Amino acid sequence: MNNFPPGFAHYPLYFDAAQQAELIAAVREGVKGAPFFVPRMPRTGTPMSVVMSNFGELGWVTDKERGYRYDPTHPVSGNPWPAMPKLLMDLWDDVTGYPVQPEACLINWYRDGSKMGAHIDNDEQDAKAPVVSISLGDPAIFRMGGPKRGGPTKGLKLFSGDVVVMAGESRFCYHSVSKVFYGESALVPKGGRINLTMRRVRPS
Ligand code: MD3
Ligand code: FE
Repeated sequence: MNNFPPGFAHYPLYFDAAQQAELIAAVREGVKGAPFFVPRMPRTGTPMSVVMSNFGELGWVTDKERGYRYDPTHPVSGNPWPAMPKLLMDLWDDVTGYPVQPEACLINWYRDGSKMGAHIDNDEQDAKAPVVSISLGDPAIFRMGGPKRGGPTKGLKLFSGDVVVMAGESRFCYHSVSKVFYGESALVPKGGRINLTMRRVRPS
């Protein structure tokens, strides 16, 4: 049934329609003060196809000069990131049982044609903490590989309201978003898919 790596868990429709709407409202409120920015690859400066913002004490950012990092402030405004919504803090406690709170929630907005190439998330110092992902809006194909690039991958279609937890071995496996079914959901006001990923960054 589930031959994803150990530590991977999928909760279909964890959030109902009302909760999904509440999360979208929180994102809309958050991005008033912390607008979506265009992340750029280290060294080359190539823009990624998603745009990003964050909630929490720390936000994941990337630019040509300084590369991937966590920063307590927005790259353009210099303001602190908006607080993590309570619904997300409660989700973390419920699905991870991890003894310390998450510090960062990355907001990825996928519009028409946006994808995310295969990568491993390796900018967090707390290697034992799981990552929790929430999908909102258009469905997408998420692909999970192993610890080495180029091995076999397994696909999973993620729908609005789904939650995925990556703990244990799955935390350091390659993963990507290969396709978004743009226009299938009306949840996101300007269209597309919003993915939220919660992380513990500093050692605990
Ligand atoms: C597996 N985001 O932001 S979420 C990312 O849908 C990222 O936007 C994708 O990969 C998205 O880094 C996938 C699911 C996810 C997130 C983090 C992981 C899967 C993961 C970390 C380790 C292993
Ligand atoms: Fe990732």
